Amino acid sequence: MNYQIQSIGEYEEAYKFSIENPEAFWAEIAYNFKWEKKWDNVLDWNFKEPNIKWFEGGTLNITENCLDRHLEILGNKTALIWEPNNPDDEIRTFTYNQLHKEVCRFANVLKNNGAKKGDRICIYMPMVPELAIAVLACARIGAIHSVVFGGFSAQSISDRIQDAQCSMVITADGAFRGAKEIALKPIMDEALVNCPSVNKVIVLERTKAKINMLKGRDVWWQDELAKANSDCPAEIMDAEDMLFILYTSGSTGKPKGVVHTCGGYMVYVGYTFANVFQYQPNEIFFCTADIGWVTGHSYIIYGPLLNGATSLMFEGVPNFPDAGRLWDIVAKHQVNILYTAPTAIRSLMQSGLDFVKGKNLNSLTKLGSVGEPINEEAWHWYSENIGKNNCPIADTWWQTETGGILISPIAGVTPTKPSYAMLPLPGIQPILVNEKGDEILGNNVSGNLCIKFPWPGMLRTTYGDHERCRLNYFATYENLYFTGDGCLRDADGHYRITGRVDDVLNVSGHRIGTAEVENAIDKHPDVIETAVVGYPHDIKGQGIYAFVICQKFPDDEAKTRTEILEIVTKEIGAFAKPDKIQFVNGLPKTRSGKIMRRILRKIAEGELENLGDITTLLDPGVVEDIKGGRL
Ligand code: 7RM
Repeated sequence: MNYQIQSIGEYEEAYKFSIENPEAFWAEIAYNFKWEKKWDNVLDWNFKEPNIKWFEGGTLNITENCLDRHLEILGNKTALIWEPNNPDDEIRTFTYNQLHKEVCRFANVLKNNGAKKGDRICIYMPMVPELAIAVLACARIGAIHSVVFGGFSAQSISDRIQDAQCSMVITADGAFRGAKEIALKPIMDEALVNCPSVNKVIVLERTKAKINMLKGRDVWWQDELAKANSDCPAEIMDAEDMLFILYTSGSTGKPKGVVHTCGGYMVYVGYTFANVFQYQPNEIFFCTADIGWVTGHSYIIYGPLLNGATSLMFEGVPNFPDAGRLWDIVAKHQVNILYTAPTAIRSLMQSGLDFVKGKNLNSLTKLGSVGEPINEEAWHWYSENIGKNNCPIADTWWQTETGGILISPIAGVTPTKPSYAMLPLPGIQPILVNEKGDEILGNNVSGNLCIKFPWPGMLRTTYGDHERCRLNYFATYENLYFTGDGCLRDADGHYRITGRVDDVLNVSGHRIGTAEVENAIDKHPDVIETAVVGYPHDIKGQGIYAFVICQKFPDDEAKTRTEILEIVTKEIGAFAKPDKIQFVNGLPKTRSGKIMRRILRKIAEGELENLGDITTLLDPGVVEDIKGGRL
């Protein structure tokens, strides 16, 4: 690859060039990839509709770039290392040759089962190599993958499958996560009751749990593989054909299917992986995310493979069998680059240094952080105890919608500062705006973070509802992409992301809309109305605080609480369970009936003194009542 920035001077030069001549800048990067046919037009855009087209006229297949392209020189290099949940089980590795073969073979399984270009395929799997293979096999044949995180409930899966009208599902009997064994197929069976669009389910055997196989619909992965050969030419895709859909939460109750396209996403994740992590040949890259989230898509699968890197994929969780697991993995596989989330760092920090002691972390050269703001204490702990003051930390800010990293240090090249994502990558034009949408110029300022020029990895639409995409991201401020994040720019022009300014929570790096949780709680027969807010949580970053009005104040609060938690688990997934549920007699509402969340947030935070102006409330009395019952 020929697009790695290696000095601060090169960064400044590249940044300047990318602003003055964005099309030439991106074309130069795009030339590093394998195109079946080069593009006619680098960029065509407006943020009004929005209509964003990168590399129009170009054709490619991303798996040829991830796999075939490397075979001649890197064929015997390890592409994927898999570390199982149980540290005593065998690891699995795949060279580029082997991964290519497996992807092609499974791509033929998809075809043999009726999948074709443009079909949507839902993937609901544990973190095993077959998940990466399934994703790449979809891309190989031009089917659009929609990966659903293994922690989502039957209801959530069902909603996502229906929204995308998936014709096929790829799943497994179950999953091992820490000490738990999770049933996946029974959850999928429940989800599929309301999904008539699905006519084939391919099931991988992982846990050997007893499951039902529906005749004519369900087939075993292993049986199908035996019938398929491993010769599968890549489907030629237009640059703007859809590559995948990934559902993410917003401020409404219904998650949006963020759409990424083949050419731009490929160029953007390839470019950002190489630069941010300064990947060197033979380094081992370990991203601890789940492939069910965008971080796993971009930086376990596509980014590393596009660069011929070795990517380590971990099936389990950081605290199993104990809080030293990540450090054991680093030592065992001689990991060079570790990319994890602040919530994991904070939780391992709390477990104490005994779990780090004696672990050989000398292989580490660079560290990364993603998913939520990293507090200074966690940043320093990570830098000192894991990086041994010898590894730059890339605090990478980005979103499902951005496809890849937008604001981040370039490890070892551009400066770092605790809790700062620092500077935009070349090609990215962030601006801060005030409530009215006026640009806030100068330094030492804060405002809402927007991006004023397109980049190849940005979302193109939300599946099946383009208007929703416009309203959500492009209508708040004219001609700007609005991120939903608040941000400050310090005296040196460095960016610090301060958190969401909309009704989206970030709990342990998982994005959840307050409205989603409210809708779930409202399904309880006794519940009349709910307001959910976030509050600072030592480990999770944010905790979930629910204020709930019942028909009559519950006689047995504990019982109703348990029932509510069960409903949230059933409607969304266990990760969305509120940490606190307070039963109240009323909610602070304006005369027009709008819940004043600002007040509830302050109460949840424990800031009971400065609630601001409450005179506009319909019934200011409820505030005292809620304060009194605070948990
Ligand atoms: C990659 C990912 C996106 C939201 C985003 C922010 C928050 C992510 C950082 C961060 C501060 C960071 N995609 N966020 N990274 N906040 N510093 N380095 O997380 O779609 O799931 O979430 O996460 O609020 O808008 S996501």
